[in-house]
Amino acid sequence: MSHIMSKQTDNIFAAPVNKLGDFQFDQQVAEVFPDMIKRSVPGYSNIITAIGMLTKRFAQDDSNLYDLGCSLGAATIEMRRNVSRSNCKIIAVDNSSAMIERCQLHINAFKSNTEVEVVCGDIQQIDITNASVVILNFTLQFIDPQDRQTLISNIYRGLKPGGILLVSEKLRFENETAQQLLTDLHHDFKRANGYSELEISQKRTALENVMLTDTLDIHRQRFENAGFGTSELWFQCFNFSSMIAIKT
Ligand code: GEK
Repeated sequence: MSHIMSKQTDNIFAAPVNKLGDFQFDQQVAEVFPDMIKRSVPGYSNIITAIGMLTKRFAQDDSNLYDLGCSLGAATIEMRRNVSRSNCKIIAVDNSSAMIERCQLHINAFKSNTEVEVVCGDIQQIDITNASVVILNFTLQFIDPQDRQTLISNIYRGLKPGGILLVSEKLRFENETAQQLLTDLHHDFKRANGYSELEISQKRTALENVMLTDTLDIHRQRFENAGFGTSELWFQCFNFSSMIAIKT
C-alpha cells in the first residue's frame, strides 16, 4: 500500500510494552499518525478546517506561511488549498525524518500554484521571516518549557504587521477538579474511539516526560511578553485548545 493514502490503525500501545521509553515521532508513529491524531485529539479536524479559514483571511501577498511541527502536512495542505493571495510560500518544518519523508509525498500528491518547502529541522533553529501566518498545531507542547518564550518571541519578530500565529495545545488546569474532569472526559473520548485501558495508560506514561502542558494563563502571558497586541482562545474541547495571537 502506498504511504500517501496510508489508512493504518494505531495499535502501538495495544499490547503490553516491556520497557516503556519516552514517546518518539519515529517511523512506527508516522505510519499510523493520521489515525492516531484523529482518535486522540478532540476537535482535530475542526481545527484543521479553521486553519484554512484563517489562512484565507490572513495570508498576505508576497509573504511566507509557516507550519511548525508539520508532521504529515495536514495543516500545510489545508493552508495551500485556501491561500488566495499571490506569491505566497509555505514552509513546513519537522525534526522527525520519518514524518518529513511522508509529508513530502503527501504534498507531492496535490497540485497547486503555491510553493511548499518541506524542511527537516528544529523549529527553534530556523529563520522566521516575512511571515503572515504561522501555525504551531500541537507542537509547542513538545518544546522544552524553558525555550517556549524564545520561540514565541522569535515568531513575533518574524511576523509582518497584521500577521497571525495559531497555537493549538493540550491545556493543564490549576483547579484540581477541573483538571481531573477534563482529563477523564478526554479518556472517555479515546475509549469511544476504540482505545483500550491499556493503550490509554501506556500512552500516558510514554508522553509523561515529553509533553509538558501549560495553563491558559501561561500561554496568554507568553503572547503578551512577546508583544502580541491581541490573543484569544478560539476553540476548546475538554483539555484540548486552540489559540490565536495577532501582531498589530
Ligand atoms: C498536524 N502539526 O497534524 N522541531 C521540529 N518539529 C518538532 C520539534 C522540534 N523541536 N519537536 C517536536 N516536533 C501537526 C501535528 S504533532 C502533535 C503535530 C502530536 C514535531 C514532532 O516530530 C511531531 O511531528 C510534531 O512536532 C507534533 O497538524 O503528535 O500530538
